[in-house]
Amino acid sequence: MFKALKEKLFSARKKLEHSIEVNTPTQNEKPQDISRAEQIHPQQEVETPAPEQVKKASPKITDKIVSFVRDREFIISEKDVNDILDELEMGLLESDVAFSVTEAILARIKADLSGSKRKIGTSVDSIVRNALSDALLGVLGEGVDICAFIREHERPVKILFTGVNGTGKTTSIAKVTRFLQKNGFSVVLGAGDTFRAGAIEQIDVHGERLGVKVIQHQEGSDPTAVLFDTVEYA
Ligand SMILES: Nc1nc2c(ncn2[C@@H]2O[C@H](COP(=O)(O)OP(=O)(O)OP(=O)(O)O)[C@@H](O)[C@H]2O)c(=O)[nH]1
Ligand SMILES: [Mg+2]
Repeated sequence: MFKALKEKLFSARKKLEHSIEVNTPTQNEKPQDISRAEQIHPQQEVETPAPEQVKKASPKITDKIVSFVRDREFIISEKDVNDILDELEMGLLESDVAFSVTEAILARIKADLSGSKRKIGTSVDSIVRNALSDALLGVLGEGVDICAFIREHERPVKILFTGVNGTGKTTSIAKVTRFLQKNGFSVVLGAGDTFRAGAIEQIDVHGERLGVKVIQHQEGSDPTAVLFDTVEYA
């Protein structure tokens, strides 16, 4: 699931980069977008010198001209991003990303990219990468300060992980455990998934690697009893 989603995001990134690269005029052209950029930065208005003037000019002036041309900005048009965003929308929905979340991600990427100014010489990759990353982080929200949450609550603090099958709960439990250990907290894990074959062994391996106690019962037993014992132990 994660692999497919990652591939789709990567593919969208590459296509966006390519599209913007192809649609962006090269330094040798006098593109329409230059006049748009000039409107935005009228103070940078400098007359383009005739080629013979450049030849005769001292190195210092030539450098200035080269720098001026390189620093000009181009605007990424909405047209450049629309088709690829349609494809990304399909990709996100096929990867089971909720419709409202998909819409929010796309709206954010569109707002970030359309009208973005790109300086010649700066990487399209960083613009696209930042837009995608901002969109994903924006949708995920600010998150929770788990350390502050623990400090503010009576011990032992209980954290229950639930969610759709195969979405990374057990892996996240291991990651959160490691994070909490690094922040000076002690952790006890309860193998509450007594239903799926191999689930107890899976969390047991994580517990062993992390050096934390895993409370476990027989497969098929009552999960609430496991959780009760875990809290008792903690
Ligand atoms: N690429 C990637 N893979 C992940 C990530 N988290 C989990 N996985 C993989 O996704 C698969 C399922 O992860 P689990 O942690 O077992 O998921 P789960 O929600 O506990 O699964 P069930 O207990 O079966 O419901 C495993 O192959 C993990 O290695 C992640 O952040 N990135
Ligand atoms: Mg699991």
